[in-house]
Amino acid sequence: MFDDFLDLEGSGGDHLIHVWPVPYQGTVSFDTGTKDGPEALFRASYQIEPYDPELDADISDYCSFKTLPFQRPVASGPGQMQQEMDVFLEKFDPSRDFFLTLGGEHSIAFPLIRFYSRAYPDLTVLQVDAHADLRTDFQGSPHSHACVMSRVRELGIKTVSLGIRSMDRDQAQIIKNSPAHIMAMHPWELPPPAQAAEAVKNFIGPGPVYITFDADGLDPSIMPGTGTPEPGGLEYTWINDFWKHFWPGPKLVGMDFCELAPRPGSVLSESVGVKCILRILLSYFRTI
Ligand SMILES: [Mn+2]
Repeated sequence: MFDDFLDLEGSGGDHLIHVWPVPYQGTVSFDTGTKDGPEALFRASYQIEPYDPELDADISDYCSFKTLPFQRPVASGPGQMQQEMDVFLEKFDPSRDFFLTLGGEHSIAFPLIRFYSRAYPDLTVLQVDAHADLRTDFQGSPHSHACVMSRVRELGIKTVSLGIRSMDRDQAQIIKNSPAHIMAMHPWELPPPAQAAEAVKNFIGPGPVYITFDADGLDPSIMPGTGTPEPGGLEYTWINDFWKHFWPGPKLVGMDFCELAPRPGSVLSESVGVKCILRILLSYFRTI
């Protein structure tokens, strides 16, 4: 049943997307159900139109989707989980294979980022998130979801953070002290999407980009299904306009969508999630 994201398997687009469900929930702050995120996104995807009337483009004209088996979660912590993901990724080529990884908690992004950084030394990570995720360690683990961007920084990768609005003073200081390596756009200072897209492209330069999209970057009014909701988040139209203006632009090597924790009795969060994923893919693949 869950083997056909968007119900488009075998569609005719030239660009192959590996859809990789990773229902791992090990270090989330509350037991919220991010392990149910991938299944909810699959279910919602069957109800979403592949055609985007604003862009007048249909994802099935550009992409074909191949769903990989659900990655089995491990109980021994995010470090072990990341190692198992590394082993799986060995079969793939980071310079050719495009992964759409569906979390699970945010720690699942790191193996993908490391995978792509091997092929692309000038990679930038574009993070949509409420949280800076710049802790050195959290709950006894350096691999926790709350540390993922620290680990990315240690690889020497530049980062762009859209929507971040929750951090401690130390993390705010790291951002202030690293203007050449971290570009943060807080919700209270966002320019219009077209202007923001130009600024981000100037910061990134000619290199490629990987997108890690934490659902809680969006405002909880449209994305209630997260374990750590933070008010004052990104608006749906802002972020989707941003992608529209971001391309033509940097090469997109892969992306993940994580931290979705579906709410019983509502399909709002997962429907918004699928729409956000589709807008990114369509905005990029229609321009290359
Ligand atoms: Mn977050």
